Amino acid sequence: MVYRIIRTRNLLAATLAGLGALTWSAPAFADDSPASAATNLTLSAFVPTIPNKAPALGPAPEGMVWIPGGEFSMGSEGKCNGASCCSPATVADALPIHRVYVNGFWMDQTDVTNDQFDKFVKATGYKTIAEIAPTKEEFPTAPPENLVAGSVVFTPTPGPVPLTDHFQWWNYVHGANWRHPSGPDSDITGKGNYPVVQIAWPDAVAYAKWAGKRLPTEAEWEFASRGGLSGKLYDWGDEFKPGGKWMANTWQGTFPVKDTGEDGFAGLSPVKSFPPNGYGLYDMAGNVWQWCSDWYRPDYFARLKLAGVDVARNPQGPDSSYDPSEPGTQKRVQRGGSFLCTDQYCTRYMAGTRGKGDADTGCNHLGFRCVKDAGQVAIEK
Ligand SMILES: [Ca+2]
Repeated sequence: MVYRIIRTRNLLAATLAGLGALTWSAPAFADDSPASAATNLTLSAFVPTIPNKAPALGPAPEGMVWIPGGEFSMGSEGKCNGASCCSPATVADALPIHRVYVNGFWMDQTDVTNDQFDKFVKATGYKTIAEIAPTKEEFPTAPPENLVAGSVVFTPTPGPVPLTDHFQWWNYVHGANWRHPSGPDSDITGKGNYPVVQIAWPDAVAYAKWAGKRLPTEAEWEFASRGGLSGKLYDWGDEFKPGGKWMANTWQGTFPVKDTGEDGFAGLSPVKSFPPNGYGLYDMAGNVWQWCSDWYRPDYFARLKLAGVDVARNPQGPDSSYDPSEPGTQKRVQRGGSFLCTDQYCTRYMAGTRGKGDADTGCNHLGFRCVKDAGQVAIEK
């Protein structure tokens, strides 16, 4: 079966207007919004995770590990020893800390790799959104020369720039797609074990369906990323480099000018290049952002709390997307941060912090991994 999903590419429209469909813009709240109020009343509300005791049903599917599920505290206060260690905007949409329960599930140990995505494409003939030229019907006002397939690529700036305008380091590049992550002159030869990138949300969903899996909910993703710990700043604890050891692929040097790669990688790293978390998952912080199934709203956590929910059970996210900073863009949740994240700009490799992006837009720092329901595996066996 040939999958072919053509959706409105907000990115192209945004490109024509000046490119405005990317992650990381600080969430903007109306002054009277519940999330704004919650942010101002930040309390340390983390309590321990209570993992389910039930063992996994049967052996793990290939490349997956058992995540027991249970009750945990979700969100981020962004605090180091009680003091703020990031911009308030970084955690504004990750508050308040609230209690969530998720069922147990299987999760891919790593991000989906180029080799894995290649198998899917060979089996189905699937074309990603970045590989399909936009049409005049989709973008009636676009000049024909702009209707060219492509995707969004990070480009270092020649020198230091104010970090208030991400258009300075993101470009829509014709011919950029998962086979050519940085544009036509780049390729993935010898990079079969690198995470696949330039994947839009519908592309990730199509892969997951083919693989008999699905994308994680945001709650499942965060439960898994914390690895059984609670309230820690990072997936592995409160120290960024415990014992001097790099724990995730992030950015060193001056952003967005030069990544000095002190952690061993300037740019993407192969999967499993850094230690796994408490559940045996690799690269849940840094390297590439990962799509979740949920729509994005910055006030979703606050609304759960305001609704009087003591423990949100298997939350699926809001019914629709709304981001006040880009109201016209339909965004899905992204998690984990990427090789571009740095404490100078985006510290969203911190546990519990959130990202978001236009569902139809891939980037060269954005991938995904899948999950599988425990019951689904039992039925198959
Ligand atoms: Ca790095």
